[in-house]
Amino acid sequence: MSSLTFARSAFPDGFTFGAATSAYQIEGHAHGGAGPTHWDSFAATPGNVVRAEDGARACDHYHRWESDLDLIRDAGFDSYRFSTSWARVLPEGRGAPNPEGLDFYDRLVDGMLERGIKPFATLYHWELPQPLADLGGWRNRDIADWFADFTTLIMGRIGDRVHAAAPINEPWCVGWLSHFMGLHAPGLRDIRATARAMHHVLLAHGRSIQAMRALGMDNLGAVMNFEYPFPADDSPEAAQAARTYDGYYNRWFLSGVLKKGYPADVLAGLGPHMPTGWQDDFDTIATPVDWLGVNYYTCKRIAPRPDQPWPHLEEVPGPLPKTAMDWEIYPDGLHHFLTWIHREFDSGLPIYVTENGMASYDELQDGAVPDPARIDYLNSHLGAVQRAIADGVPVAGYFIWSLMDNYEWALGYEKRFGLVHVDFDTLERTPKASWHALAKALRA
Ligand code: IFM
Repeated sequence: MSSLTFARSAFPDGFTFGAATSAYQIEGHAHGGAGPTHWDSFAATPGNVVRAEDGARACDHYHRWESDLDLIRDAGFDSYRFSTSWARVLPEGRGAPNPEGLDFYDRLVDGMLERGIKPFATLYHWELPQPLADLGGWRNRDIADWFADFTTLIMGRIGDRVHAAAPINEPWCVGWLSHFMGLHAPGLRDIRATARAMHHVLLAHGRSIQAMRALGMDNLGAVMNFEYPFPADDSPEAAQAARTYDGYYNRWFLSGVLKKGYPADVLAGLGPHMPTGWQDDFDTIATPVDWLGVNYYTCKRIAPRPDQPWPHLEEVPGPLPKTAMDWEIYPDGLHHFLTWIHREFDSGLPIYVTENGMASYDELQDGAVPDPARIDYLNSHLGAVQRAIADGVPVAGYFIWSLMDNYEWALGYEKRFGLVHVDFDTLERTPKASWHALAKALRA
């Protein structure tokens, strides 16, 4: 199928359609006086990143932001979800700001407004300034203060014009993926570091929300990622393993922010490693937000590993068709999370799908880039959103990851998530068939 099957009229009035990116993945970190980050160190360490690629040049969005914003406008998007690089604004993480960095985000936000695009800002999308990583990064409780100060600085500059803001993208990746699995910077595999990062990331979230409220900002949210965990077989042990996975992936962060507590089944593993006094932080962590952001891509198959320490599980391959990330395509999972979050947490908050999309093996062919699998993926996941809305979930918008091909972290530049193809030699942008299909559907 080469066209999108939805029409704007099938979604509620005011429903926002957007594209998403993040700073380190597109900007070109070498430009504009940004300081070193833990991702630069991680990528410079052999074996961490495919071909040891880093974000030094990325898509050179730092210089091409105007034409990139034109692509967002011309596709008919209402909103753009971007992130601010902490190390670009504060090269040391604290102390003296980089005026060029502040100016860059100022211009970028004005550029969105000039084009009629609503700015949805994320303050932190993973590029921790290296000097703060040297002090322990997310393991150090002081990161909540550092992040609150960064929040006040960057939002003191652009907060009057952003439409919506969220402090931290995907706390599971900041905590678990980076400190337990070692797959993202700082590349640790350490349960004690994990427990601390899983808590401090939420403390920093709460402090950041408070800092933005103090600036008079509203429309503030929390963006988390979710994966649907299937037990690998019919055994009670596999059901328990999937439940544990669900706990530290899907329930930990939402429970902290909306229920002022952590799930007991996850504390069974992380409890002994938690920082002193963590129980007293929930008033900060649960500082009220105005919306929730759901990032959703896939499901996982979870098998028990009783021979291993907690969490006693491992991921195994599943049978569904897969994306270029080897991620199974399971749109029902998106419907599940939208309805589950709405009912289980009963917050009444609007929910945005803040990321959804797929990587595919897209190639330029005579000046065009056919990506029919992406169009199918968007159709099926937008269908899941429509079903959730019909079931009474207040879904307020849908953002596609990503505007353009970019730096896919430890997988370098070879995983293409974009609606727009990027030639990483020439940096030329070519809208893919999915971009054209969206332009047709959104402009109709
Ligand atoms: O590229 C990432 C993004 O930085 C965060 N969410 C998932 C995307 C695809 O892996």
